[in-house]
Amino acid sequence: MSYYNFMKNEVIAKIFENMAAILEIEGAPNAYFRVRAYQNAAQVLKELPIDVEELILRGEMLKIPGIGEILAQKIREYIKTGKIEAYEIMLKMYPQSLLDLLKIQSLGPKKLKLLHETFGVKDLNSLEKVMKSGQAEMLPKFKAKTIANILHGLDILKNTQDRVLLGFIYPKVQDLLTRIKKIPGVKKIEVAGSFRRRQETIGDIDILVAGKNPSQIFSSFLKFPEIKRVLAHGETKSSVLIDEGRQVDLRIVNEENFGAALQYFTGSKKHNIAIRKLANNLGLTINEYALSDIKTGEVKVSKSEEKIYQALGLQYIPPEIRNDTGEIEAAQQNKIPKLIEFSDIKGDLHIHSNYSDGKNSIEQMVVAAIAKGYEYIAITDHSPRLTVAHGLHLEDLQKKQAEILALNKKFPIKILYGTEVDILEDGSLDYPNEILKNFDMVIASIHYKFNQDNTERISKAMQNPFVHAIGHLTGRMIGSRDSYPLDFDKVFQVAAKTQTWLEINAQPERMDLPDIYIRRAKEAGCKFIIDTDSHFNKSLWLMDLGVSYARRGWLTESDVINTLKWKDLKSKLKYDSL
Ligand code: DGT
Ligand code: CA
Ligand code: CA
Ligand code: ZN
Repeated sequence: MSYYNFMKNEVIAKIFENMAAILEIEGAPNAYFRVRAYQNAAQVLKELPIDVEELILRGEMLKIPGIGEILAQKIREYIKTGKIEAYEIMLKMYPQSLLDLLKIQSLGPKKLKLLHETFGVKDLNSLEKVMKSGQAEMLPKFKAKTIANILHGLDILKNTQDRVLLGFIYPKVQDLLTRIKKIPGVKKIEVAGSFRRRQETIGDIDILVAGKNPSQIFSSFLKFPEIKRVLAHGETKSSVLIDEGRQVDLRIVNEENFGAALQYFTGSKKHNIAIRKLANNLGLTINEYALSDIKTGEVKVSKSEEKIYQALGLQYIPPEIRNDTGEIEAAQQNKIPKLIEFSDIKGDLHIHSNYSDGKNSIEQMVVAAIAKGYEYIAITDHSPRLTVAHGLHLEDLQKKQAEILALNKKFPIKILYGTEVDILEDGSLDYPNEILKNFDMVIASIHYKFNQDNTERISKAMQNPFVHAIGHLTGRMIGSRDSYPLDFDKVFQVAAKTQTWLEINAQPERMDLPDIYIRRAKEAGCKFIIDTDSHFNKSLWLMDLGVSYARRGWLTESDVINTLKWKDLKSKLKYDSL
């Protein structure tokens, strides 16, 4: 996946990640802390929904946790000159196409360095050639299994290479829409395509406008500063590249045809094919201008998308489920449920603080949650096994519990004392039950041993009476790691039986549980929590994505536990089975 993004934050984050990778490949002595510093700063920048440029203007950059003076200088350099000199020098030795290969899970910096120096591996193609030729087997640490894993990783990388994560471009698209809306003559605006369907990765961005004077609207749009290149420009459509290479298609149609165009360009292609077939069976034909009578050509509907579905004898189908996976049949029988909405959400149950690897204090996270209008949040820091994330030991836990008690008195929101406890290899948990029972909220997650079937491991964790939910069940990382093997039917069965909730983790790379499994789990009788797994007070907005994702899995308000009011949630958190 190329994590290209419009926001400067994203671009700089990417550069910092690359710098960390290069330092690792170089293997310089004492590089460890520099590597961590760059990685850390990249993570913080990615979650920052304000442009760093604005923070510089306000003189507030050093207030960002994790950004010290040296890194701040590099950020200023980028904003001022459009590049970072130290990075440019590094890239001459290690090109971007080489660094992209590090997204392959089984290929760390050391192995990559070896392949680069021995065989001149520099990109996807050269890596694939070497891996398939059998040459690599002569190198130490390149066993047949490793090579197979690398080839598998290569496939994943190829499939997502030209796509960007929804969560990474989400703020930018909102910003573009706001600004296009202000152009004189714009009457209606919607984003269409995979973005409107809230697919977890996006190829290009399709924006649809209804307006009177297209040439004037286009000329204002083409003056937007982030537009780097105009790919194509006609009377009704303009395709441009923005900043680091993401494509935006802006289409302008008559207000009369807006509904038909929106339906057409929202897709998915499969959904549209099925819709067209249905229309034909009714003696109608549909295109981006209208739904019309096949014989007479008489226009039946064109202005409103809702009315198009109506005219086809269908319930309105929300964009998130337009995937030709049964939505049309359901709509014919009036069986599309009322999908969950953000306004149904009452709190966020998976949040980290600086007690573990979060960047903000509990109080700062609480203030952010109050601003979202929540009734409750759970502060779920890591358990000790996750040493990279500074998991909490006993003394810290007591301190944290006391702090939460005090904050609960101070703020008008229920703060739950929680943990994200590691599921160990054998399915036992990283805290003993005497500790677990003190928490208000326990999420159990896997953070290591991804290359094995984890069905038994997770099932066992779900049997623990103190576990409320399983975090990021499949462990996938979009663009770099697929789910480990799981017997999903079995896992869902155990979850339903033990009343263990399944998390829908809204971190952009995770989006875990994946939508197809959300739907299957619901059919198996499971309940869910939607949460942001925030490590930073500015990332609570990710809940919007989590909710969209739940919609893609056909969930309703009653499927999701954190739609409950505090008094109802409270009774669910008790350990009935004891
Ligand atoms: P993406 O950009 O790869 O993430 O995916 P989409 O779904 O945004 O696809 P895109 O940008 O190629 O086209 C936007 C929508 O326009 C697509 O979902 C359905 C519609 N569309 C585009 N080309 C065709 C076509 O040849 N036939 C039909 N029926 N619909 C099309
Ligand atoms: Ca698209
Ligand atoms: Ca497109
Ligand atoms: Zn977490």
